[in-house]
Amino acid sequence: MKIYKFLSLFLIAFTFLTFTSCRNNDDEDTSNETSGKLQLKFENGFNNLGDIVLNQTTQTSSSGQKHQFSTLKYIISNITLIDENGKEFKYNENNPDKGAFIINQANAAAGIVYVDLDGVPKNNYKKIKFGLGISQNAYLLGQNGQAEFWEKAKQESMTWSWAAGYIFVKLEGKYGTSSANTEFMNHTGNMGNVIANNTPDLYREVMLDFPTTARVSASIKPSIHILADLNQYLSGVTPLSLSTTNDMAMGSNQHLVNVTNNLAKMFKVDHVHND
Ligand SMILES: [Cu+2]
Repeated sequence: MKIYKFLSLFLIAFTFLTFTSCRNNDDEDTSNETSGKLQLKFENGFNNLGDIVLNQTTQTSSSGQKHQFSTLKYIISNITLIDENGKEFKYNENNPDKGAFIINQANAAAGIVYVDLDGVPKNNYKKIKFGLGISQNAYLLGQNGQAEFWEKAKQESMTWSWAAGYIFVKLEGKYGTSSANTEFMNHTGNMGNVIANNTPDLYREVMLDFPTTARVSASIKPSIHILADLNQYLSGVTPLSLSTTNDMAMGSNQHLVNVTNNLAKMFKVDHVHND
């Protein structure tokens, strides 16, 4: 009996200590002097050539198929910055209203789609992690838990019904052998609650190294210039060909699982601006 008494006293003391130390950390983090801003620049291209022009830039896949996009959009969320000691700063984790963004090539300015983050702790960051799509944890908060982002995604045509959820990646355009003249649409996304519906989870986490350190401070707002190589779509880990069996695919069938796994490998940080 004595040992239980001792253990419970120990637990109470431990809880109290953890609680007070958490509060100290919070006080530090919310101070204005220790936070700054950071910008993500998404540049969608083919191989190392950026700035895809919708309805124009044509790529030939590894299996020889010509293709071009009329629509190129995807959702990113759960952005995490990792500092030189491996410590993570999670930017509005599983909170789509504040932490999810739609990258839409139609909104690109000189080939770049911008995402601005503020309230980022002053620090030297070496890596970034983000999700392609919306995590199950976020989706399962329900529609009221993400009313703002759901509405935004709806306006951008990145949703199905609430029961099915978000479209994670929306690729539309034309493909063909000698020229790109046949229409296709590939819309990836989860079918709602993937455990309840026994369907694949297409949410993917992407981790990228920075070639140089991003130094966030009150006076420096670094930009992380990310290249997305859309050539991975058909010429990635699993080479894919579009055909009448998959050129109008929506949801999370095997073709779209392959598309997702290919696209999850398309990102790299090309360079970091510290200014
Ligand atoms: Cu740049």
